[in-house]
Amino acid sequence: NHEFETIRVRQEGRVAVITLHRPEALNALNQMLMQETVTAVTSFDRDPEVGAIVITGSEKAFAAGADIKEMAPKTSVDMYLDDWFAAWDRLAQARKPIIAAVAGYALGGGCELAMACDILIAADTAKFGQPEIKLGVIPGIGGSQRLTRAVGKAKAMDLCLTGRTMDADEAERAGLVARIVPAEELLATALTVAGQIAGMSMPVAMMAKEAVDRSYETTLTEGIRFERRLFHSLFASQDQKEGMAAFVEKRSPTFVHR
Ligand code: CO8
Repeated sequence: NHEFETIRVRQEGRVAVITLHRPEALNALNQMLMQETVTAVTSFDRDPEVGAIVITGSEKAFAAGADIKEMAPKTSVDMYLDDWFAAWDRLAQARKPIIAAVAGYALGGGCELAMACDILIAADTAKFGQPEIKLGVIPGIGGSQRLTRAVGKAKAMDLCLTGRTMDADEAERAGLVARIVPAEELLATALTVAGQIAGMSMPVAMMAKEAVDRSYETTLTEGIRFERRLFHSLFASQDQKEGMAAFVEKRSPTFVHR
C-alpha cells in the first residue's frame, strides 16, 4: 500500500476511489500527481479485489489543468526528452472501467484526464474547457483528439480556438458527459455506478470496455468483427451460462468471475 502526497486512495467494497489532492493549486496536474495517479490506477487495475475505479477531485476543481508553474520554464528539448505527459497514456491503457466524477473546473489537462476515463459523471457545477491557447500552447494530453471524437469538430474547434469553458448542460448535450447530478450527489452516484459495474462479471465488463474503445481505433467492419469474436467467445464462460440461466429462472445472477 503506497503513501501518496498528491492523491488520496481508498477502497469501498470492489470500488477503488482516487481523489486528486493538491488543494493549494486546484489539483493542477504536476509530474508527481501524474506519477502517483498512474501508479494507483495501474495497481488497482491489477488487483483482483477491484472491479471499477473512480477518479475525482474537490468540490471546486476536478483539476484546473497541467501545472503551469512547473511547465513555464521548460524548453522544447526538456519537454521532448522528458516525454512530458507520456505517463498519462498508461492510464488510458487500464483494462478495468474508470469513472471520472467531475465537480468544478476540468480545464486543460483536467478535461483531458476526465476524457481519458470511460464514463464521465458531472456535477451541475462542472466546467469543461481547453484553455491552453490562452497560454500560448495547445492541448498536450489528447484534448484535440478525444474532445473532437466526443463532441465533434464544431465544438472542439470552438473550445480549442477560443479557450472558452462550457458548463455541465452544454457538455452533456454535446456528448462529453454521460450524466449530470446535483453536486452533493456526485460521489454517491459515481460510487453507485462503479459498484454496479464491479458487480458484473469482470471479464465481461472488461471486454465491453475493450469493444467500445476499439470503435475509436478501427473501421466499422473491423470493429464489428472484433465485437462478434468477443461475443462468441463469451459462450465459453461460466458467467454467460449463469447470467442466462438466472434470467430464465427469474433470479439474480451470481457471477463467478468477479
Ligand atoms: N497550474 C498551476 N497552478 C494553478 C493552475 C494550473 N493549471 N490552476 C490554478 N492554479 C493555482 C493558482 O495559481 C493559485 O495559486 P496561488 O494561490 O499560489 O496563486 C491557486 O491554484 C488557486 O487558483 P486561482 O486563485 O486562480 O483560483 P480562481 O478561483 O481565481 O480561478 C481558474 C480558477 C479560473 C481555474 C484559474 O485558476 C485558472 O484559469 N487556472 C488555469 C487554467 C488553465 O489554463 N489550465 C490549462 C493549463 S495547460 C494544460 O493543461 C495543458 C497544457 C498542454 C501542454 C502540452 C505540453 C506537452
